[in-house]
Amino acid sequence: MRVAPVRNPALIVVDVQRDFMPGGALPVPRGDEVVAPLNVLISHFAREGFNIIYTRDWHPPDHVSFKQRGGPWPPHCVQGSEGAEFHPDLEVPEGAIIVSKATDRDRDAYSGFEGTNLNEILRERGVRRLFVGGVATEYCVRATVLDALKLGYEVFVVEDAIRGIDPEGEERAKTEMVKEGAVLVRLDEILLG
Ligand code: VGL
Ligand code: ZN
Repeated sequence: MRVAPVRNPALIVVDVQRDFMPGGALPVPRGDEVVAPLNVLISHFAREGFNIIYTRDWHPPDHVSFKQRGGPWPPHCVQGSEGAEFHPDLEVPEGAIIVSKATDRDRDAYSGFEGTNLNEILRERGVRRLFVGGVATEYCVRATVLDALKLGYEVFVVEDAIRGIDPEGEERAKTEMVKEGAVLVRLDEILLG
C-alpha cells in the first residue's frame, strides 16, 4: 500500500544504539542498515515539523537483564556508556525527543511505552499515527508496536528500516504485528513530498 505521513504523525526510532550494531555488545546482524532509511524519514519529518521520538535502552550497570544477574543478555546499553550512544550516523535533529527505557535495576522493558511517558508525550501532541523503525525487530520494535496498537495508535512499521537478531524470530514478529493490526510499508511506499 501507499501511505502519506499526514495529520500529525510521529516517527518512532527504536534503539538505534552502538551496542545493537555490528561490533557492539549485543549486535543485531546488519543492524546498521536501518540508519540510511531512517535518516531519510528523519529529514523529512524534521522538514515538515512532524514529531520525531527516539527510544533508547538505558540500563544501570547491574541491570537484571544482564547475564551476571541471571538474565539473558550480555551487558549492553549501560547508562552514559559509549555503547548506549546512538549510531554516530543517525541524524538527531534539534527538538527531537529521547525516551529512555528499562532504567530500573530490577525491571526490564522492551517496549518504549513501558515505564515511560511516551504515551503521554504522544497524546499531548495529538498524535494518532506512528511510523516505526529500528532494532531489534523481535524485541523492542515488536513490543513497542504491540503496545502502540493496544493503546489505539495507527501503526506503520517501515520494513526496510528494521532488523532482527534472528531471522525466524524476526519473521514471527512481523506476522504477529500484522495480525494485531500494524501495516508493513517500505520506505518507497511512504509518500515524501
Ligand atoms: C533489546 C534485547 C535487550 C532491543 C533491548 O532493543 O531490542 N533487545 N535489550
Ligand atoms: Zn536491553
